[in-house]
Amino acid sequence: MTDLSALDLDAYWMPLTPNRAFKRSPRLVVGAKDMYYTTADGKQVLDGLATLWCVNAGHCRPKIVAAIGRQAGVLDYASSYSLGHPLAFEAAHRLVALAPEGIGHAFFTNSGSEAVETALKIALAYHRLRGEATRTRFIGRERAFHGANFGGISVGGVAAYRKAFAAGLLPGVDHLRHTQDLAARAFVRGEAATGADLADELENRIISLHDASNIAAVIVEPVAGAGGVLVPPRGYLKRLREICDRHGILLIFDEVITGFGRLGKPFASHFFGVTPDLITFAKGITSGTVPMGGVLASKAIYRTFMDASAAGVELFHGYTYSGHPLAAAAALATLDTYAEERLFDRPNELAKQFEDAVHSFRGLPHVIDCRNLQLIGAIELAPRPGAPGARALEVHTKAWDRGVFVRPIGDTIAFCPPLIAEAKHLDQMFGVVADIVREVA
Ligand code: PXG
Repeated sequence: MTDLSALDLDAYWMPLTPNRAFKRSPRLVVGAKDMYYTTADGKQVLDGLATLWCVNAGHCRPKIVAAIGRQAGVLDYASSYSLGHPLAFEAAHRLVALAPEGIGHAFFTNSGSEAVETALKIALAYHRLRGEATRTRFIGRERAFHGANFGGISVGGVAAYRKAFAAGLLPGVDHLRHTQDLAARAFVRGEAATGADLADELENRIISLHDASNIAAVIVEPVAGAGGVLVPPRGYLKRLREICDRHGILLIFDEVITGFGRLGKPFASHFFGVTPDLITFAKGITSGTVPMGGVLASKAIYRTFMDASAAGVELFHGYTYSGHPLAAAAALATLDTYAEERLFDRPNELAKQFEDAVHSFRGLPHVIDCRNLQLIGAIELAPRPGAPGARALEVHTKAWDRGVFVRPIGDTIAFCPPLIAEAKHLDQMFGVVADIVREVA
């Protein structure tokens, strides 16, 4: 037990949190190991969402902990502005080696939101360098989440993240439709056989409206995460790639959640066999331990910047902490942990149990959809009349009280455990949640 009575809860304006409710009934964790959190009142809670889709290697893994500690005493900070330190180069090299063929360079940021801003800026600057400065529009997708900054919420597609900031949204953004269609495709296991033609509206609706010469890039999450876990129909991403290729439009995959093994491959790009021009990453790169994100860029894009820009800085963009030594050390140790423990294979090994467990909710009260792909999944509940989100929130709260953390997104409950999960953890997670779904009115 930790004594929290002296803690000032008021001073901290918590992010993306109902502060008033939280401070009336605080929920604090004081430790974590592998699959479990330890709460302030001494309970063990299973981490069913890799916390925020990021702790892919599990908590407090020895190699990562040691690397961060060691690095803090050797080189605590060095800028990457015209000054280098070896670990950032090594981390970039390792990332490129892990990335799909054709990707050749890594740009570092401190978060997924900054990664998205960086990718959008690279896209604009790239077209300008190539003499196609009219390519300025971005195409996002409904129900997408691309971080909390202005570029990201502009291409993002969740109203809650956008409505208060509408005045600051980027101009010149269109949105593809999202891929969910409960009437046509509920309770699909993995990728749906129908729906790839949703990609065609990029050509039929958006390009035909604006002309491709005005479009810089399309950005999508290969599997939408924070918008409610939406698995793309089979062939959809490939079609987007083909249309982008036909029209000289860059394709950006936001792999902040899908990167680093979630689908049983290093990146979703490998899983789907589709290589974008830019890949954003964050979260799993350090398994959540030290903030880090970035953009993986194709060799062709980087070459354009090196060949076509005037002498001096090729891209006026970066962050004080880009390539931070502690983050780079954490990234290298995390990538070592993934490799040594073959953690990217775990979703393949667990896929059948995970899929069966997700779909075992079919037929339970209020369950209107079950969705899954490799080690990411969700169940969707019918909203309570007049109180959208309340039912899933109640499931989430009760699950926490019974030692399982899963995330409510509207009336969807998302499952995304660390890759070190074993069969018994999945049994615990799905078992507790299923019991609660049976009880909740
Ligand atoms: N892109 C994607 C696909 C994400 O999931 C970001 C960008 C932004 O990353 P940072 O590191 O700036 O937070 C994310 C983040 C949710 C939820 O509701 C998910 C995220 C963030 C906040 C809430 O599940 N993912």
